[in-house]
Amino acid sequence: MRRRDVLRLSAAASFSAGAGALVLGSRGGPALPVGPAAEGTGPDPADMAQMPGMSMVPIKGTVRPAAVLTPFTDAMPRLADAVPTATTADADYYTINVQQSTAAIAPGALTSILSYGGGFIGPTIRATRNRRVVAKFTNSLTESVVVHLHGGHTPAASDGFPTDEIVAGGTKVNTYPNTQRAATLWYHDHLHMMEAPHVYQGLHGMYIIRDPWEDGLRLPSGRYDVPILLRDAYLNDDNSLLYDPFLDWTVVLANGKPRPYFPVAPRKYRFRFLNGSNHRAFSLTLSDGRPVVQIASDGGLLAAPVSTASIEISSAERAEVVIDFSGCAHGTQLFLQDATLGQVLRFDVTESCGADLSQVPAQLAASLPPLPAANRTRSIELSLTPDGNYFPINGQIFDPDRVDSRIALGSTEIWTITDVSGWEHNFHLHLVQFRILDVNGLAPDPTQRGWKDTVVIPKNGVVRIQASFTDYPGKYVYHCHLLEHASYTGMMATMVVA
Ligand SMILES: [Cu+2]
Repeated sequence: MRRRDVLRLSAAASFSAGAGALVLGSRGGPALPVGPAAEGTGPDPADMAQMPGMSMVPIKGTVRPAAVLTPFTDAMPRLADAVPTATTADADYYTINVQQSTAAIAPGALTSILSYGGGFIGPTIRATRNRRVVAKFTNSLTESVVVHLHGGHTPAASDGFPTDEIVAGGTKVNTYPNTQRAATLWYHDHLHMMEAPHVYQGLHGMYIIRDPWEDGLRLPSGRYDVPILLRDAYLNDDNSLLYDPFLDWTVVLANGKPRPYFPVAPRKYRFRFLNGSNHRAFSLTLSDGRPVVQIASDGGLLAAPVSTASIEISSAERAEVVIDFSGCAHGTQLFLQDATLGQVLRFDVTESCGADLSQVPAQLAASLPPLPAANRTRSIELSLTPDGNYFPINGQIFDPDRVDSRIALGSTEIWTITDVSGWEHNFHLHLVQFRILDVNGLAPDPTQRGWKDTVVIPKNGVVRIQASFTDYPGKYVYHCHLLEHASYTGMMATMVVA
């Protein structure tokens, strides 16, 4: 399955109210103007007719011309770390303000955004295994938000169920136990029917758990351990963000900058890639054709490093890789390139460094434990309604008040997830890190054999996963992580663990 071939969107009946813009849902629009803004070219009717649900939508208005951006103008910023407001023997405390802000995304005018803490990408929360993080979110917007820690093994009260709103002016304290292994997670908005525009406008940030085992491996660390949030966007010619899922968002951002450069030294680096796009999948390669060494997936380290020709990450997935620039002459330029969007990021080997004492050990994870025997199996079917407007899960579109799956606390289940909609989706479970048993009957790719929380379900394909539902009872969701599908086509369901 070639992921790059997919993902023009389908969309929901909620669009077909005829507004032309996607400010819809029951909660009013996002804070930014998101509709067609000025004269220009609209979506191609031929494209739209091919999208489920779109053939009956009148094309209204036009779109402001896209910004013309010169690549490699700015350096890729390093993400700022969140600073604790207090630290105790077993916990770190943070306060993060959810606010309107502006960001210097492209040269020229500032871009209006929604923000955790003021930046386009929220401050990176750095956690340590078995130390709690207590994060107080204050909502300074004029609309509700929900904060979800993606990939976290989190008590239900802090997980960010889509109706667990922080109302305008309100606050909420989420407690993250961090009992799981070292991993690259992220926090993002999850408000019922609004996560897509909210995340698009900037409500995303990274969350990194470390642990003593990983610290002992001597992987590249400190300055040479670089989190990178990759995502796409559509920028109008005045640098404003346009949220219109019917357009092809071709501005690719690395840590919030379009096609930046990043100076590196001739040594090994660890890069933590997160695909923070609403629905775009990346297939990333290096321009000199060399393989990259993937060391971790969503839930932490792989059992052993995997040499891979490309880094494949759908929306919300993470891939950590080590790239060794030690053989590169001073002045070398190496591009990270996507199969669809082309050049994404340019590494400039222009820095100097001392001896590189880091390594990539042949064994990474302490172990990937043998999977416990499953207590039960469950079938999940992803379909498309005949009118083309919704992607039901097991025949039902999302109702936050309904219970779709009842799961015994402490049990281990095998889920068989089958697409009959004829579209590729990706599937995310809250609460757990799971293992992929097989994809269309075949063993998963070696990069997909570690801990996962999000998995691509191929068009008309079948994926089996196994998960153990431990520690925390309560109500959680599982859903398609193509955010427009989750927000607008009902592609979400609930599970109660008890
Ligand atoms: Cu989907």
